[in-house]
Amino acid sequence: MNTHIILMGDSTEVMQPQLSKHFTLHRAGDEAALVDILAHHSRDIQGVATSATTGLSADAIAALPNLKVVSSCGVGYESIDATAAAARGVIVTHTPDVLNNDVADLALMLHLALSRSLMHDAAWLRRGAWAIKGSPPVARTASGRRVGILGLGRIGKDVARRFAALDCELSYHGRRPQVDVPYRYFDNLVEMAQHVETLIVVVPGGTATQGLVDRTVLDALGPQGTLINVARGSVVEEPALISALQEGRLGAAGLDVFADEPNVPQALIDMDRVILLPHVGSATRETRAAMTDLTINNLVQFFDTGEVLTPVPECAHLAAIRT
Ligand code: NAP
Ligand code: 8YV
Repeated sequence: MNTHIILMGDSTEVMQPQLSKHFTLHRAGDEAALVDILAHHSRDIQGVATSATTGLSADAIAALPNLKVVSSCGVGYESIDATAAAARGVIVTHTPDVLNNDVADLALMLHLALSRSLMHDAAWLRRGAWAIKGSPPVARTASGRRVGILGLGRIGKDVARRFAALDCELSYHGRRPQVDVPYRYFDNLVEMAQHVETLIVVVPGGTATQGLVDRTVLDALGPQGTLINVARGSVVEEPALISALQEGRLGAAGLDVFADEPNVPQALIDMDRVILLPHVGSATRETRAAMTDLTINNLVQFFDTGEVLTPVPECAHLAAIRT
């Protein structure tokens, strides 16, 4: 057990028993603990287990001269500077695909719940309004709608399959058209937002997508339009979203992610036409177990064989060199 690794992030409790069979663990439960590890064990550390939400700062990577691998639990990895890591020969891994179904299910659930006023109508019954005021106002049909997907990647394609089963007309926007997909491509996000009734955001976070969904996109979606964000809060300009909803320029929103988690603007909490969730896209027992296993296996395999299972694209060439 001469290999020392730092264990940090959301699944620390679950990973510890497994990882301690293979490695000497240094637990960084908070920033102070990480600083302490960097001060006393920086030369010992060869691996880090972290998560998409916790990440690993560029400073921490720079402070670990013998670091070889960073295994992150989660598919998004904008919280880790993978380019800087790769430049140093450090492989970053993540957990793609195993969470596609759950995140796609959540996007569909938000669409269904918002269209059919599910939360509103359930609350209507619970507070006794049915007996006093009669039936709630009628909702909107969820099937057959024009739906646009911003980011037709692994999760986006599973989102598309679900909406196709509802007879929705599907479009997508990304940096380039894709071959062999039966959906309409828009090279302009504003034009797609003008065309669709529901816009689903499922692109990666980070600087390249920061504020991609801005006031112009929201206004193009319009007063009857719905925004669903299961990607990252940073992709949507939150103040523009709040004012669009407050002023009736946007119809509704279903949000699993926010700009400054876990802090959610009170203005959103106070609104009726929104469903807000605490970043639970992948939060099922089955998927979290699969994500945890993959995070552990990337580390174990790397130190056993020099290979990893799921490198991020920036580090794929390093993984290839070792295989
Ligand atoms: P992926 O397979 O890499 O797909 C990302 C898609 O976004 C690709 O189709 C890509 O198409 C497009 N894209 C990338 N950069 C873009 C840009 N600058 N402008 C427009 N389109 C861009 O990723 P994934 O596995 O589907 O995951 C997507 C994201 O979902 C993750 O990065 C994460 O942030 C989020 N997520 C959230 C949860 C949750 O709990 N809510 C759970 C898992 C994942 P092009 O390359 O053609 O542009
Ligand atoms: C998790 C996520 O909530 O995979 C991602 O990118 O955002 C979610 O699956 C996150 O990884 C937990 O750290």
